[in-house]
Amino acid sequence: MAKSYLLTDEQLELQKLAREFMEKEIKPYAAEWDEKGEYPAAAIRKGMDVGFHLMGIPEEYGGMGLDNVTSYIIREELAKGDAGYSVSIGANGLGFTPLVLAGNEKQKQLLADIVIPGALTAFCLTEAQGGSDAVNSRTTAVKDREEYVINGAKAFITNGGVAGLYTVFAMTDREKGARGMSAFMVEAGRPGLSAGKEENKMGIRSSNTTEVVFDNVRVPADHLIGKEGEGFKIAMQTLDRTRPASCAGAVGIAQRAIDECVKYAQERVVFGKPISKFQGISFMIADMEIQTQAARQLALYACRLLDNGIIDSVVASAAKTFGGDNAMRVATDAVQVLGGFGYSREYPVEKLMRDAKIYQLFEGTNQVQRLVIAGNLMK
Ligand code: COS
Repeated sequence: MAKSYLLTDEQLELQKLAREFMEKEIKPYAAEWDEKGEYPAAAIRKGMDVGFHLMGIPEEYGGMGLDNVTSYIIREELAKGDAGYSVSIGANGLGFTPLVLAGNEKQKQLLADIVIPGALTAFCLTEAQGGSDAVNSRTTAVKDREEYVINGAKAFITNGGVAGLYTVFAMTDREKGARGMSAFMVEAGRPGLSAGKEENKMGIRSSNTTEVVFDNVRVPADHLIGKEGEGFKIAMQTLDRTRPASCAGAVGIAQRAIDECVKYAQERVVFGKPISKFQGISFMIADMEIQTQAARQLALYACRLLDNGIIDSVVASAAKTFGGDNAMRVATDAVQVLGGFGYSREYPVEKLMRDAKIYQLFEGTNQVQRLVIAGNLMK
């Protein structure tokens, strides 16, 4: 297990709390949730009782008001037990960040009223045909006197079928491209809003991922976040702020993989000695550790910048890319260390390998991150 240096007393306390919660409420059930592809509503509810869904909501609205570093520390612990669980909580942060960032007082209060008693949010940007090309959105919002009428469908939405509040990006003027996109808050239960097909995923199978359909969904005009045309900017600014802490999931997977390998390598005896005594194995584990230390520190650096008011898309995207690629590599190597047992569902590492893959895909694929990094460097 990685040692924790340079954390404040409060961070150490919260890390301990999250670790104990993970060991008791998440880890023992993760394989079953994975097998069944089951959203663990009761365990999420317990996490909400602790306040995990309120980490980034300011204290003045009843949230925990945690900084990015502290949220990162908690999310890494949760992900060690089950990345899908950590994703459900993390996607909630993605859903409410546009409101924290660009919402007015009334909207933030509405967010608090819905979320604090125990509801998650969902960030509805991606569409099936657009994917990474987020501006290419077909969902529209048309003003009708004091309301907007939203029509369209969003794809691959985490918490799509379980959220209490949706942050929705829709075109108010398609002619204007990026400047024609606007952001809205839409409460669950509005007529015409429904969750479509649930994805049967390779990994993070305990998280709920669905299509979200808007069929003439009416919201009051005061549900527009920011001004008309600011939606794409708000979405990009949100991702700049959420990508660093989302690395926590990737690092949590890698750390769990290392922990499993360290244990297994000392127990498993072949040719008369534990496999940890073979450099072929021990050097692999050392390399996992080196790379994961680097991934964690880059992610924490990106979080520290945010906590000091420094928005650097290059660092955020670099952390996200390095973290995702590292999780995939380390989890794949963990399967190798465990050999045939690693490939079996009897052991947890094959799940880690399946869970890791999403971190190279969501919140912008690692190719999109490279676009962001290169674009900024060449500016
Ligand atoms: N902060 C503020 N504004 C930003 C921004 C940022 N980080 N990134 C872009 N913008 C602004 C640009 O300045 C530009 O504004 P103007 O029209 O005023 O000049 C506008 O947004 C359009 O930017 P750009 O031309 O770079 O947009 P592209 O269509 O080329 O798209 C990518 C850029 C590919 C980077 C973007 O679509 C993207 O991030 N896609 C992935 C989306 C994603 O992460 N999806 C996952 C959803 S959550 S699971």
